[in-house]
Amino acid sequence: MIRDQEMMTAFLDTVSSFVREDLIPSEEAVSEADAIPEPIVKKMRDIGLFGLTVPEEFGGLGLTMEEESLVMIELCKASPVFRSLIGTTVGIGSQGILMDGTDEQKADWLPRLATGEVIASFALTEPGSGSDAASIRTSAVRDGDDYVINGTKRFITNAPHAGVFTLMARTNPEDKGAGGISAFIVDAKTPGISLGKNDKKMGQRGAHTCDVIFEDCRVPASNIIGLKEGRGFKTAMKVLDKGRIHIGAVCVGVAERMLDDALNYAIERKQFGQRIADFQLVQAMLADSKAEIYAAKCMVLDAARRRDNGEDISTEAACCKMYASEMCGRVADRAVQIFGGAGYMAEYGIERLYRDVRLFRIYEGTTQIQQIVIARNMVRAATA
Ligand code: COS
Repeated sequence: MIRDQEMMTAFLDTVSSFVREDLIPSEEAVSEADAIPEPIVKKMRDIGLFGLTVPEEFGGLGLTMEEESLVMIELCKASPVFRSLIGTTVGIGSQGILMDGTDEQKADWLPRLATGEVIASFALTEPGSGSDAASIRTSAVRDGDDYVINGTKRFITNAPHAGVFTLMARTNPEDKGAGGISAFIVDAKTPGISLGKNDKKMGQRGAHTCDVIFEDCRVPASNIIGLKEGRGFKTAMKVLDKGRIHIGAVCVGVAERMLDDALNYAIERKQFGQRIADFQLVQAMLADSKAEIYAAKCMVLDAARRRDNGEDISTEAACCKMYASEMCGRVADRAVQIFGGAGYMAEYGIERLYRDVRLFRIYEGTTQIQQIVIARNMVRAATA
């Protein structure tokens, strides 16, 4: 749903100029330094990128899912590292509070998230619990008016920058599955929290992940999202459902960028006395990429509109994440192929994007997890 087409077009133009004038020119430096320069972060705040999904009453832009998807497609024509910095605050780090938090919890945190003053992180994954999210072992034991939290969270995006964590921990040790898990809002300054070293990753240099270690960390009971124990897994799943459409849009944006780069290169580059863009085997790679990006974009926008209409989009979101991330991997591979030897060289930039996008098929639920979600939902619906 697009609430005001004129405003949306103006906002997309702003993002597009930011991408062209600030982000793309600084991509390589960001990768080299493994950090996004402060002036760019400030501009992200000024444009309102941290507050895209926070409702207007809390100081954000309150974008619908369709609007958010269009912004992500535009933003991700620059290195996905920039999106990563806002991604957890716009998405998985804040949405639990927004979806299931009490009015007080929302009023407490959302205004600060909207301005980018505070960055939110989503702490679900653990050393022993990745795809099997219901098996987490981080414990939260009630003690008076507090819970005492112990455990380690792994690969937590933006943890080094986070002011707040949406943390999933087991409040009921008797229940080893989903029902024993609660979601907490944890101020990152709480004593008992420490961070591991920044992870060395295949790509996405400039985006940071690390372990978050909780040792006898006391969190007030009033910080349980929605003030109800045992609902954390469902909160996490709802958050991930939305996040999977968001990531689908991210994949479309980066794929469009890579295809643009490959097309421009194919037009410039001459071999056998002619532009390689005129060779049919190169054209096949361009055409397949174009069609697949178009398909993914249609899927993402359709799922987004359905979510905006209040439909249950668990299946569609998983389809988007699966198809768009796999599509993005194929487009990256073809783009490197079109660049040929230059595609393997760091100075052309396409090899960096090739490494960056490999993550899309893994995080926020692997392709195999999306297949499980889709097929299970199909079987459930057919046998209901
Ligand atoms: N929305 C709301 N509730 C949901 C839900 C959703 N999308 N998906 C599951 N639930 C509920 C179920 O209805 C069930 O509730 P009841 O016990 O009341 O029936 C409960 O949650 C447990 O669901 P289920 O039995 O399906 O859980 P499983 O342990 O089988 O796990 C998968 C389900 C595999 C889908 C889940 O663990 C998953 O998504 N894993 C990937 C995690 C991930 O994406 N990690 C990335 C890192 S975080 S960025």
